[in-house]
Amino acid sequence: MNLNLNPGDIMTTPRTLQLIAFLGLVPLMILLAAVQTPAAAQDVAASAVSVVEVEAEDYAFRMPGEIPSGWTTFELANRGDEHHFMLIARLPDGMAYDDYVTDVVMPFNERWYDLRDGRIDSDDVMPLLTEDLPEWFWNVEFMGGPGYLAPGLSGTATMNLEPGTYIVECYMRTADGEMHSMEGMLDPLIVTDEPSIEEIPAANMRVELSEAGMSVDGYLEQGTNTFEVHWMDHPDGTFGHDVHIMRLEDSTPEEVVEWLNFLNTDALAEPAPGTFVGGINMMPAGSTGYFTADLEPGQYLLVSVYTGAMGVLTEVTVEGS
Ligand SMILES: [Cu+2]
Repeated sequence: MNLNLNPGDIMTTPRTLQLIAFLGLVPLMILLAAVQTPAAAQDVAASAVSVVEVEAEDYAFRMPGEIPSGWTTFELANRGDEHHFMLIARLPDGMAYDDYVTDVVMPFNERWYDLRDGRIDSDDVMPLLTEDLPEWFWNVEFMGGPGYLAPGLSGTATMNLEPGTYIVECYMRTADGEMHSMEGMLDPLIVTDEPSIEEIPAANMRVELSEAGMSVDGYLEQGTNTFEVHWMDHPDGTFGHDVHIMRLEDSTPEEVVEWLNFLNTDALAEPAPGTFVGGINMMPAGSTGYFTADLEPGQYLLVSVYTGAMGVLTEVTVEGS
């Protein structure tokens, strides 16, 4: 089964579009569709990829600083009292962790403070950030990592990583409006030339992300589900697509997307509009990545915030077994 959306025309420059896509500014098109859950459950093969265990606390990652290259599963356990995620990015050759902190994280943080404290309007953020960020920022490769995870939950993301210098980051926000990255959730990660075992997980749900929207094919079941995610395209210079799964509680889909909009001052901070149970962050076009999520029976949203400069939502049902 495929579910697709066509983006509307957007009057903007490519660079502005990148930031709009990243910040979730454009009016959102929403698609709701039920996915049938076949009764028969297919075994999910055990994976033999290199596994990196990561603990997220309020506010730090506990993880190794150096890992082998190749297919790698990050097992993120959220030990904190707030939602966390783990975005992984490969820096351009010659750039170091300190460059990313100084030239990327600090400008984002300053503009966030400007917005939070009312010195600038949300309309000012994009043009100012475009001026602030260095040219090399557009060559940073966002390489996935586990998506939003509620307190007490664990999830995995599996990606094929080239050797290089990476950063890991969570930029959720505290109740005081501080980005988690500024509170300690920003670390260097070296991926070495040493290869890991290259065997990839088997999936029961396939997700394709493109500027045209999100399509899903497969089934979900009670228990552990493995999602195989394909990045079909990458609009010029953008931050790329992501996808997360959230258990629907009292919130509307519109409220969920509002909460994910970087430019809303109460976005990305507790209370979250529901329980995020897994996902995978942005990756380049042509990439394949995997994530797992443990699902109980209920209604869920698959959310791709940055897809096609739109928030895209797909509602899915998990039946009891
Ligand atoms: Cu965090």
